[in-house]
Amino acid sequence: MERRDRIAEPWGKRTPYGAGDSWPARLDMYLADGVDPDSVRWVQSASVLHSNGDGLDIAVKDGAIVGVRGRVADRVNRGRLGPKDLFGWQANAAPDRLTRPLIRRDGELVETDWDTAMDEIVRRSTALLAERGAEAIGFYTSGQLFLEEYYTLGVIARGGIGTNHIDGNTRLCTATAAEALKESFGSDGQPGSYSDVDHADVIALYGHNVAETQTVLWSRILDRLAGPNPPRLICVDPRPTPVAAHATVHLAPLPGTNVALMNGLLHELLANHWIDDDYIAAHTVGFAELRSCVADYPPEAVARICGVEAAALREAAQILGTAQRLLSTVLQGFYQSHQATAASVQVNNIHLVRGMLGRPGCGLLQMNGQPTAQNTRECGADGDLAGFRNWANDAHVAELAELWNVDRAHLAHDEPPTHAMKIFGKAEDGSLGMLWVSATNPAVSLPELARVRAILAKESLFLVVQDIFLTETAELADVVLPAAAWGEKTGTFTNADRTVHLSDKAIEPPGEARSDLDILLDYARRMEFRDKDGDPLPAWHDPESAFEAWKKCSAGRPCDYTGLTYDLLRGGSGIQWPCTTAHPEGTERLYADGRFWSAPDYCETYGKDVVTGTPLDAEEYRALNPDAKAIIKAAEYHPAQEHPGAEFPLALITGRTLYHFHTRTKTARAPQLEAAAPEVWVEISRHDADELGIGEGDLVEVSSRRGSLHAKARLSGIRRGVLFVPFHYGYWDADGTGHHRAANELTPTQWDPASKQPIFKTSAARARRLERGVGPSAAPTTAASAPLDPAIAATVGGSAAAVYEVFPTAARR
Ligand SMILES: Nc1nc2c(c(=O)[nH]1)N[C@H]1C(S)=C(S)[C@@H](COP(=O)(O)OP(=O)(O)OC[C@H]3O[C@@H](n4cnc5c(=O)[nH]c(N)nc54)[C@H](O)[C@@H]3O)O[C@H]1N2
Ligand SMILES: Nc1nc2c(c(=O)[nH]1)N[C@H]1C(S)=C(S)[C@@H](COP(=O)(O)OP(=O)(O)OC[C@H]3O[C@@H](n4cnc5c(=O)[nH]c(N)nc54)[C@H](O)[C@@H]3O)O[C@H]1N2
Ligand SMILES: [Mo]
Repeated sequence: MERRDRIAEPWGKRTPYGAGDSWPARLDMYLADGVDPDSVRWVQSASVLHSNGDGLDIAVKDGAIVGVRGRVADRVNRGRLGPKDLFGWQANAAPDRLTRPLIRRDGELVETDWDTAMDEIVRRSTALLAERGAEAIGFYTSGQLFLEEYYTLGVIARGGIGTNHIDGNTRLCTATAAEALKESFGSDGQPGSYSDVDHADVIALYGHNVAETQTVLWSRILDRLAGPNPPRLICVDPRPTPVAAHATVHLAPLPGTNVALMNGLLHELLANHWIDDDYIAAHTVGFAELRSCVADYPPEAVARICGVEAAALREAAQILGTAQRLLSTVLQGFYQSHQATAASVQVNNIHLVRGMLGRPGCGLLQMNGQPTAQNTRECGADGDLAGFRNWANDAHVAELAELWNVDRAHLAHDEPPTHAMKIFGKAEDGSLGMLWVSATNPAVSLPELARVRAILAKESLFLVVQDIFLTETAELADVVLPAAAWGEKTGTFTNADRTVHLSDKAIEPPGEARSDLDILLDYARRMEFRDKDGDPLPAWHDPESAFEAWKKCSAGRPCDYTGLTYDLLRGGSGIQWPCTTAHPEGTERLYADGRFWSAPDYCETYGKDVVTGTPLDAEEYRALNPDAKAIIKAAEYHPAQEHPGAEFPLALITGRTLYHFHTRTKTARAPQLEAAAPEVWVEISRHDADELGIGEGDLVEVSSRRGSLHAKARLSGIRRGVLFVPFHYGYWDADGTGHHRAANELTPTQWDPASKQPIFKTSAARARRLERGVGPSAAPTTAASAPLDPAIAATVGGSAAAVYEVFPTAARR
């Protein structure tokens, strides 16, 4: 057993292993001061502050959470936890948790009881339904609730109310992951598995700072790097992330040029014939178009567009082209950048032309970000239909109507499910009269915040906010509903490699707070939603009965849960879907047999033009892909609409730091995490800083066409011409007035034409010094925001919180 400061050393001690070996266990544990591990009750769960799905146990003493430890039995983390998981649970007990419903009276939010709050919501819903119809009501949910809650919400919104306006913040997060998988393979669903890290000889990370955002997955990669026969890494990211520091080749493209870069890599793969002709012929359509498209992207041309070295691009292509077992991951540097879907699909294409799918080490992870984003998508609480059904396929819609025993007309719509940016547009133009926001904080996380605040505050919009804290969004609500948090309710969720975990209730929620499931079911009962036989809709009453109902919905679909039960998920490891009676252990890799979920009658979508977003109809899709092969979709590069110019000369990107989660409602209430990154900063290169007369720690104004913010400068190794601002800092704990802190004051109202995901990572900005600093900025020194000056790195950061790392002997080799 060793003690370690896991703020200063986020990834903990190395446990090296070699190719094909299994990853050694390491049990990480953090308990509040003075708590004896033998005096607590352990309750099984998994982490909810990222998508990695690390199995953990919650320590309970005297009815309160007092710590966590990793689950050694879990396939995902083998006992390890990241800093947010180790310390983040403290937010549950924050003194400012919401404990009673609030209602707006004479302009002020005042405490009320549940009956008053729910009756007001029912009264407004009923009136809107009668006067304006179902389409006057919209739902905007999350990637942070449980499967059972999403499925319930989906049934209520579509089956009960009949609206098409339901989406999640997953639109901001993994809409492009889902779209890229659908475009290439016919359905959502990660082909790969984390165990591919154990086998890969090359790991390519595209716009994915895994070291900060899935710290345990990075530990697994670090352990391979520290062992025999380490894999080579390729990193595509404009910032000097820890991934870049360990990469054999680091390509730092100008933001927004990913498609050009990918076409350059594919150009080299084809030119050198590093492709698998047999696989392409047997299992794909569309290769000829790719060949003719990428012919126009020789390395020199691409190097000019992306601002990278042609030689580095060639070297990266050679590594990709000669890999025996290639694992690729993709995340927000692609999904939130210009031409998001088009770029992400090219990563799929690399695997298809190289025939690298379905074998150990040949993994593809179009990553998720939020812990339960996969479930929002599966359960149809976003722009998808439950069970990855195709909204444009009448037979799929009929299946759902039959399953829920509701009128088919309720579920059928002439248009695709309304995406989040359009839902907010409808609120803006007044056509939406009610918006119910659950477990998301759009007043900080959506682009162009001045506009978002104005929309949420509109008189014509009845706004319901269901959260655990009084967020910037909740402050604008007409009714605020206090929810139970993770640890205070039971449910399941699925991580980025399809592993399903059960999270058991460990403690009671504070005050009158209730689980999101209970709130939704209460609403359904009060609205008297009925199926065609007059029975209550939804028919279930608690998490387990909701899970059992969901299993029926998932039967025969790609995300088949029929082999899972709560009991099976208790005690051991999480289990990967599809899990059926035929495959009771779950499924490690998809598409091992080269057959895809893309048959016209089965697929989740008929697809789109990945550049323009123009949808294909059923006939066009049938003609393109009658035999259920994978679909290779080529894409030309087009420059971004907004790019640096005379007035706004710098490219602005936004994103994350290791120690905070999103709008910090939880992590700012965990003292160790808050101390590690207490205030906003802006990363700038030495070159740009010198030109602008900006030094480390100076207060800088960053502005775009939309707005401006004030942040202290961090001189970092970020590429020249690019600024980075973390988007974690909103206003609930800001001192002073005005809106000069959130990154989204600056970002544009623009989205990818195919996935409809907002573009948080391609806009133009300028910077100017407001004040000379008296010391360095407080940005973390351990990761991508590390200072150029090593003397500063030595003076900042660190905390005294000791985390225990235990190395079970059985797992040592
Ligand atoms: N610590 C922490 N972990 C988290 C979260 C968190 O808030 N904090 N959130 C979770 C969620 S919901 C998500 S979605 C994930 C996100 O996880 P990541 O995608 O890894 O995180 P980001 O910081 O948003 O962006 C990743 C990288 O994209 C790069 N990038 C920006 N623009 C471009 C571009 O045009 N091209 C390329 N190639 N790269 C670019 C940035 O420099 C950045 O390093 O993290 C999850 N994990
Ligand atoms: N500029 C910029 N903007 C971005 C991004 C970026 O990289 N740059 N990334 C985008 C991405 S990928 C994401 S995922 C979004 C995240 O954006 P948000 O979803 O707005 O961020 P969170 O702070 O996670 O908000 C979740 C809310 O749910 C509440 N909550 C937590 N647990 C529960 C629960 O069990 N029940 C209920 N009812 N409430 C709960 C929390 O208190 C919090 O208020 O931000 C997006 N916005
Ligand atoms: Mo996300």
